[in-house]
Amino acid sequence: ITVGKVITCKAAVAWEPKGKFIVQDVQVDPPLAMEVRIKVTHTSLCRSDLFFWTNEALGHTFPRIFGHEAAGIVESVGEGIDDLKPGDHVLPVFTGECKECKYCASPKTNLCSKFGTESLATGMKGDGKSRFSVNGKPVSRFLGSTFSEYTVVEYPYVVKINPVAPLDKVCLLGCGVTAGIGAVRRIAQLEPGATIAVFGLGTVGLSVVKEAQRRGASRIIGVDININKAAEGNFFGVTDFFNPDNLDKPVEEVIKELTGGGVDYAFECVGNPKVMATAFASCQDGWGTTIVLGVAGPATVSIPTRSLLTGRCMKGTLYGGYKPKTDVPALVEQYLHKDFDVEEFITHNLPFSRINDAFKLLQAGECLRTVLHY
Ligand code: CXF
Ligand code: ZN
Repeated sequence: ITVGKVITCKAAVAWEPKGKFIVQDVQVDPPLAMEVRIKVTHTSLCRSDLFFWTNEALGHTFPRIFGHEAAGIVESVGEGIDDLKPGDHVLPVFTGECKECKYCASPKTNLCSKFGTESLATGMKGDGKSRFSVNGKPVSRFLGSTFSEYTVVEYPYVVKINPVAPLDKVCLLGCGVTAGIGAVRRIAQLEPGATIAVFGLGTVGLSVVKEAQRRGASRIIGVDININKAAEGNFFGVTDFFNPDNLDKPVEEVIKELTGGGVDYAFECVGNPKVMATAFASCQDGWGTTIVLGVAGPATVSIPTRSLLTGRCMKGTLYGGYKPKTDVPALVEQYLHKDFDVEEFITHNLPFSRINDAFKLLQAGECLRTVLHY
């Protein structure tokens, strides 16, 4: 029995902002009050892990354990938690829900002022320390730190789900797929017949494509510089594909010609401020909405104010606007009722020990989601 004891288990430790992860033994402390120790059964890789790991400008501390899109089983809970117990199936999530703050009280947002996306935090909220160490040397956390067989997170970041749900599939609902579905349903509130353009056909972009197709979008334009995305996009529901590198004029002009003035909704799923501006320029004057899903750190975006006066808008969303504790269990139920699929996004399954191979696939744009199992 491990409750109350330090657990030694495998984790992928990033010792520097480049190179390789070292899969090695780490020590994981027991959870303190209002914390949960989770046995991670499956974790997928999201491009944010790569972005934050390799972007030195973000000033991270190393060594560090990345990973945030995952599913697992509660191993033990700290004091004060009465609705989670060992054995419960859970998704750790990267943005929390305290259910008390101004944001949590508002139906307009899924932000939380007490337990937000403090991606730069290295330790726990309570005592500021990490629960991970290697031979006594602390190892920083990153969001859920799911590239470890056991992890400790604060209670507001744990979503209890139906134990019938396959953990090797619903781990995807911890980030990218949920972001795409929510952007279409909640942020765009896409109506049947609408035209859309999706910039970046990775998992997030293709999740937008698929959901838009289900909701009856009349035209789904995909834009990507990876040539393999023409066929892949088509499989997911893209009706017209453009590689901006192969056009003799700007892609926004091509999109405006094709749609007679621009799309109703443009989704930026890359995390590049120039692409965000291009998405905005591809929208219909009068009502076109650009929805930003891509993570670009502290970058700013430049758009013509004239287009705002004529009715266009740009907005953004984290995690599809879903409040994790309030909304995500229902999303899992919808998955179980086959309202949507996640399997189609899983291109690779690998043992956790092969995490470096999984990152190579991600860097090369050769996968959608790779699910690692412990
Ligand atoms: C990101 C969003 C920005 C903060 C870090 C996590 N979400 C998921 O990839
Ligand atoms: Zn993510």
